[in-house]
Amino acid sequence: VLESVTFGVGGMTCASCVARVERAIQAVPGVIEATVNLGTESATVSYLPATVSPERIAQSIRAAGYEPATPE
Ligand code: 9UX
Repeated sequence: VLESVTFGVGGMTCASCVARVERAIQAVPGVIEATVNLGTESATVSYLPATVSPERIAQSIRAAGYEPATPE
């Protein structure tokens, strides 16, 4: 089963930030796809819930130097 979650992401100011956050999220095992949007300051992630949690994904955003918001 594939699930999808959208996080707010604070601290992105240029297109390279977007690429950094996408790479960080996509490096997490269980992540299928990550799409990061600078205009809406958000990241939408498809993932396998049996393998990875939204909390773990948020941690990868934080580790890359950006600030994830709790998904709704
Ligand atoms: Mo752009 Mo983002 O010069 O951390 S990569 S601001």
